Amino acid sequence: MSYKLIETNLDEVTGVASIVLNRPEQRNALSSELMTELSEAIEHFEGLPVVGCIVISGKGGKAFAGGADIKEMAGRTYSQNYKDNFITANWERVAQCRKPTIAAVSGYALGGGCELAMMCDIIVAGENAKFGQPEINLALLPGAGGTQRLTRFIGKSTAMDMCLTGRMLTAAEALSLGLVSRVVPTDELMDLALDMAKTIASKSRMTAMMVKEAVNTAYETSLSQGVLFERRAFHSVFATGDAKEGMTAFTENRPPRWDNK
Ligand code: DAK
Repeated sequence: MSYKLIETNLDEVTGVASIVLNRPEQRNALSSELMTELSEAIEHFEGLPVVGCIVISGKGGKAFAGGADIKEMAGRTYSQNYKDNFITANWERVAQCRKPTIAAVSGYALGGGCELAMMCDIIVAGENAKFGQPEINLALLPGAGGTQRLTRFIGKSTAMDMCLTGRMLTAAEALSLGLVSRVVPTDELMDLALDMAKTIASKSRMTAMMVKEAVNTAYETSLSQGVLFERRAFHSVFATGDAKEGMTAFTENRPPRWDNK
């Protein structure tokens, strides 16, 4: 598949797919066209059995994404937003991806850029990363889950601080607050992200998908319901060939061979 505003790559040996937001001169601003291409790429990679993990990053190093495309949004009206189902139509696909996703953030992840990163399962960052929800400076508010995901991930006070003042978090702050899982020198970021993706893609595909579903359930339900969901998933994984293979390989002291069945 060929795209204008993103670049994609698939390593069939490791099972790692990568998607690069490619509007560096506009700080990878998330236009509708870009988000449609991103959704199509996610759909494509999700459907390929060989893919075990997807990495999303931004071209140019200065920004993961500077946010929704303000120049494009400026002319939008309420009725257009409502009729086109703006945001829901082509932004939520990333959050709905069933395969594990990693956002590799170098530079700014602002507004919709921060929201896009939070739609991924893991965020890793270069030391130059800056996270923010500065929509308030435009008299807008986050529209792609920012007030909701950020609050769940880092807590009310810091989320309020960011959304009300527009202040940005450094990579170190984001790490200490648990928004990102790892921070490395910026020039090592892509190696780290691809390496993590390779590790995830080397696991049983089905089990990795179930783990993702189970962890995400923690954000959607009560503790007891979440634990019950986890318990049922744990019970059902015993029906897969991979779980049998994993335990057999351990007892036979050999590496497992997954067949994703
Ligand atoms: N949109 C459009 N263009 C952008 C952009 C953006 N978000 N961010 C950067 N650019 C463009 C700049 O306009 C500039 O274009 P030219 O003038 O060269 O044509 C080019 O990228 C380079 O920008 P700078 O010269 O400013 O570059 P710097 O490295 O100095 O600064 C920056 C990078 C990202 C810190 C700065 O550009 C900046 O502050 N950008 C705006 C950040 C921002 O406010 N982001 C939030 C966007 S609002 C909703 C759904 C969703 C949303 C809202 C509502 N509903 C459902 C209603 C989400 C909203 C947002 O994300």
